[in-house]
Amino acid sequence: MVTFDVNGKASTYVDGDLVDSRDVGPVAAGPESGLPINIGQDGKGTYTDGNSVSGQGLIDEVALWGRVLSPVEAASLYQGGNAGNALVVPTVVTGQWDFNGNLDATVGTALQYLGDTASITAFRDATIGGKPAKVMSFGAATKAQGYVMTHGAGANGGGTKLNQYTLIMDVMFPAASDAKWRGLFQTDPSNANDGDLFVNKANGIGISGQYQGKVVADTWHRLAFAFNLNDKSVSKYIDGVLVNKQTLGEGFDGRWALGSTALLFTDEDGETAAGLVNSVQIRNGTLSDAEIAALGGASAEGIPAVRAVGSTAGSGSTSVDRTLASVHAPAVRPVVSGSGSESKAADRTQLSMRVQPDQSLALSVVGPAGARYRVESSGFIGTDWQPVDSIGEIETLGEATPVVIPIPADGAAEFRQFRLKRQ
Ligand SMILES: [Ca+2]
Ligand SMILES: [Ca+2]
Ligand SMILES: [Ca+2]
Repeated sequence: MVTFDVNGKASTYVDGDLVDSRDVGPVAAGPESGLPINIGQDGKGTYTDGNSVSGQGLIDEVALWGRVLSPVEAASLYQGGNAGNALVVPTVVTGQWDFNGNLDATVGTALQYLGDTASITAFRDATIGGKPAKVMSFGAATKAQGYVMTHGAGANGGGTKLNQYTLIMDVMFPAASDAKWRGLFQTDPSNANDGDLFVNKANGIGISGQYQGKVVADTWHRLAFAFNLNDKSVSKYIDGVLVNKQTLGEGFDGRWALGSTALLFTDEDGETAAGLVNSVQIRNGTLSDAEIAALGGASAEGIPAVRAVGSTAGSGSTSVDRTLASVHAPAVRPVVSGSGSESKAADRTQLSMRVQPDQSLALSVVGPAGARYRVESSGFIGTDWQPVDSIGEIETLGEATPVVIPIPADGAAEFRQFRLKRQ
């Protein structure tokens, strides 16, 4: 396996182990426009029979990903191959919406109002787990109302639709909605048939007469639904706890399989009720019980989008004015370094990196409300820190609200590392 990143770093793995990592430059690392990607020769057909590097061999399976896979994923693909599995796309977040004043996507494509849904929608403040959060309130939607979700995951499971996915939502239903049907999810974008996930009158979650768990009024819950339609199943979770693995009436490419869009919080005949939502996330695979448990319950920060890799932060002394993220890791966690007595502020300031579905990179900054920072970058060696002029000064908005900053595409190749400098 070989990965190429935007900076031109090429990493080669054999049997799941990293054997080589080098800088080949952004041009060599990218596909050449106008030329096909060939196996056994280059795009111009240079290395064909008669050339000294040509040869014969056997090939069983090939896969190409639109992002850099991590060492953990490389090892997992190798182990899966040993077990006779096909090359499987690692599960990632393909869509996330955090409702911080609008329908914008944190990952993927913004939600859209179906019809006049804006008229039953408001954005407001709430408190989740003792922390402030920006949330959306939704009313009881009619057939013509709802929120159009473009999940960005494509098709999988060997079908023409999305057959393996996990839908997660941090929601709260007020007492006025208790013991009512509450439509959560409609897989038919035209809302022409019954909704496909509900909270029912007994406050359980599910579909088709199978409802388990308890959604408590005026309480924030993290609901999760892990679909594997290849075996007709959906595993249902409340606050990280499995309440039931349900067998569905249809499977592969059937009722619960998704085309490019689906609807949130609506139903075809008014089995809907008002509620609040802080965060919704979809991933292009079936998360395990352990993975869902690791995500925990509802939080003001929303559903974790990127699992941290490794950790040194918080284990030693911290410095208030700098956090560091490196472009070279696939999932980047903040590193704070240096000595200082102001560790509390540093603990609350986090710089992380997101890979967007279009493969562009964004920085995410969480810090105390009103704190001001400049983003600085340096080359790989990290001795020449310079402010990133195109980003300018940023103001953090409190722990509940990440500030997401796209990394300028034209500058992505030259930046190697980023850090925050408190102003
Ligand atoms: Ca939110
Ligand atoms: Ca219905
Ligand atoms: Ca339906």
